[in-house]
Amino acid sequence: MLLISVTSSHGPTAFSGSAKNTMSLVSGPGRGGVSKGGVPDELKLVVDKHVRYIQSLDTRQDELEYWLTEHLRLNGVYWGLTALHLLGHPEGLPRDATIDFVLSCQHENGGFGAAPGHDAHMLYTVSAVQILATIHAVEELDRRGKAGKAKVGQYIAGLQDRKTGSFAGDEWGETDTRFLFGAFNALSLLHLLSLVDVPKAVAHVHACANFDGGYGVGPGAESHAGQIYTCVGALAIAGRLDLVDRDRLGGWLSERQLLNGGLNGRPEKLEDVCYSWWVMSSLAMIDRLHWIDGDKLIQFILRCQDPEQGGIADRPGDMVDVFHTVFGVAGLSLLGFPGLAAVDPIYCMPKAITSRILSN
Ligand code: GRG
Repeated sequence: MLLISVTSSHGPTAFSGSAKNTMSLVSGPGRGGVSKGGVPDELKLVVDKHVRYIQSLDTRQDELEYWLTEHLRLNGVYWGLTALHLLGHPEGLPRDATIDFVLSCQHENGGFGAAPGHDAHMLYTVSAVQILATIHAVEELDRRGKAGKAKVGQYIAGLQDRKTGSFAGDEWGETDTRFLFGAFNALSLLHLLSLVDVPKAVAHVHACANFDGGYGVGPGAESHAGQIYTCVGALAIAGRLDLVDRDRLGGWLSERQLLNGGLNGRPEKLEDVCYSWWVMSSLAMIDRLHWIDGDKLIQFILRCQDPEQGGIADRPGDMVDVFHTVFGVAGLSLLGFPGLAAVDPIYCMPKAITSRILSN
């Protein structure tokens, strides 16, 4: 039995950053597993250090990398906020400043860009909706947004190709199952799924299924764990998991676990903490989470932490960043790690929040 423990004060943590909240995606400052010999002394989840690491990200605006990652800013706020909620610190970012920043990224067309002045795109629009939903602020779209909630729904619905059912990411037309899932995710949280042709979209996802049970970016494309998450997630939201070959897909997903306990995203590739989310959430949605060795994966994720400065890296010895931090923590949550809030395997948001929204 793996020895695990959580260190956390669970007390309220003041946000010490600037008044606005623009989560930095700069990597580091620390590396995963730097403590003595590259592995933390004990396999502890250093909750307080992760909380402080996430809160510190907005203070690193003098680093070049902060500006080089501006095109991911709104996603970064979603990743940091979600990690804080799962770590038991939902108050970890200032609510008003977070709402202000999200609304400052909105366009007249209803969609959101990564940062103020950036073009609107599906992936930032989803993050915007997820952030507002998580902090109970969706109504701010109607109160203070440049365009109300209905306009956000129209922007997303306008990206569906009504002939194929697929979704583009933006006005330039590239399609990808990530964008279809994003549309389903955001529209269902807004209770606006009826704006799109759900059966056509479901048929498109089904056409992306491969002989190995997996799914890719489009019909005929190679199976990849990230795309599998989006396709299975979309089918779950549509209530069509009956279309999934659960045993075949579960077998392929369980083969993603390597000897060191970590998961890769497709055959012959390296393990990476983020697949703890893409692979395990998919397994959870098809009730096959027990097909991987959870204890070994927990150890792998904990070895990717920086036990001194917080944050989680893709693999031990690499620089930490907020993307790998949220998906490492979310993976631990799926595995029932003690002290963490339960994550919704479809939405990658706190389960308590999605349950409340979706039951209304
Ligand atoms: C709400 C959680 C959430 C997501 C929104 C954007 C999105 C929808 C889903 C992304 C799914 C995806 C494709 C994840 C994979 C990301 C990743 C690590 C890609 C790397 O791909 P390669 O080919 O890496 O560079 P490998 O590991 O195959 O070498």
